[in-house]
Amino acid sequence: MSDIAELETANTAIIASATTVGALEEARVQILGKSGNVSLLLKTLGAMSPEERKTRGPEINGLRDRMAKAITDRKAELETAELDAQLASETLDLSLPPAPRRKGAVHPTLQVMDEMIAIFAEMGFGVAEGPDIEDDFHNFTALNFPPKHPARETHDTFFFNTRPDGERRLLRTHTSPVQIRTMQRTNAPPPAPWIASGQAPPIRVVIPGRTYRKDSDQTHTPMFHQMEGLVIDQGIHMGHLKWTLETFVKRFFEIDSVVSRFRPHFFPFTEPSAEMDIQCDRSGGEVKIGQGTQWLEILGCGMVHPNVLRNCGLDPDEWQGFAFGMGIDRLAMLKYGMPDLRDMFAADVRWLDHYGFSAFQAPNLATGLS
Ligand code: 2NL
Repeated sequence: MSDIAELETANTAIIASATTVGALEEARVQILGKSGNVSLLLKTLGAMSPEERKTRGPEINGLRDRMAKAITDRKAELETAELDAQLASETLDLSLPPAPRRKGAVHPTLQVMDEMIAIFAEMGFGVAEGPDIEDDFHNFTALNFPPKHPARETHDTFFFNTRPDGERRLLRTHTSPVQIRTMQRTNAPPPAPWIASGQAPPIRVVIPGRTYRKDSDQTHTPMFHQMEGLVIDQGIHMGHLKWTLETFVKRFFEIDSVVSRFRPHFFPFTEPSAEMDIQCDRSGGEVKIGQGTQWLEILGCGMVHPNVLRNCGLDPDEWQGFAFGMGIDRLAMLKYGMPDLRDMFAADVRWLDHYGFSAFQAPNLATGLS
């Protein structure tokens, strides 16, 4: 047997006995590494005569090429085997249930706010917004509150610390300051380019938003949501107010036969003022609208007081208007049967799962509101 054939047999055995990729690398170094047996044989070519090199050269190079191929083939074999072993030992349990994912819901207050906006929008109202932190003028003085009115006491309203210049800001107790700001802006340029300028009368706006009072029991929370409305035009009277609110109530409760009454009341900012009641049936633990003989108070309203118009730079001999205000959370409870106001803001996701709305159920008058 030639030395080449002998070396080939020995090396083939070394390669075959390597059972891991790591062991095969050691075999490769032993054969083709710097001092590997084939490499050393290759080096002997340099000392040979040209004739001898002519025959030995191709023989030794052939051996080197066959060994290199044998190593490459064995490596592929071992890698496949290692992967097969790994796949066999690592199993995925596809019968495990997936971790549950929470689905969000639209809070009933926001759903009802959108329902109300849709109804008033169809009647030609726009939406106005303003800051939650207000000053005394916009929250009280402009609205014809006398200086000693109880709402101005720290007992009823959340005030911030008095500033060095004597100003004392507060959390707005109603959304009326936004109507004041809307009327004030009537003829003034916008305060900044990105703020919409006020509209000259006629004004038709609703103002949804958060309001704050120092009140907490089963039917009051320190923060609640109000929707107020304001209409300013020439020749506006109580008839317009009555039609607007009766139409709103019928569409909101989706009942054509809601019977309502307007009871005289007092607000500093309207004259005359009234509270609107709708007929209902309270027997059997739940409130049924559109039937029965009992009355349910749902909102306050009135003709805008001439002093309020004057405070906003409007001449009461030229412009008249009506305004109204209602609690959004309370109307949401009535429409969708939530028993306790405090649950609405307890941030309990179980409550929201039960009473919340799908984000795809956006209210519109074409498909019905609920
Ligand atoms: C209620 C009563 C009401 C208004 C709000 C208003 C605003 C301006 C001028 C005149 Cl700028 N009035 N708002 C009027 C009547 C009643 O709310 O019981 N809200 C829950």
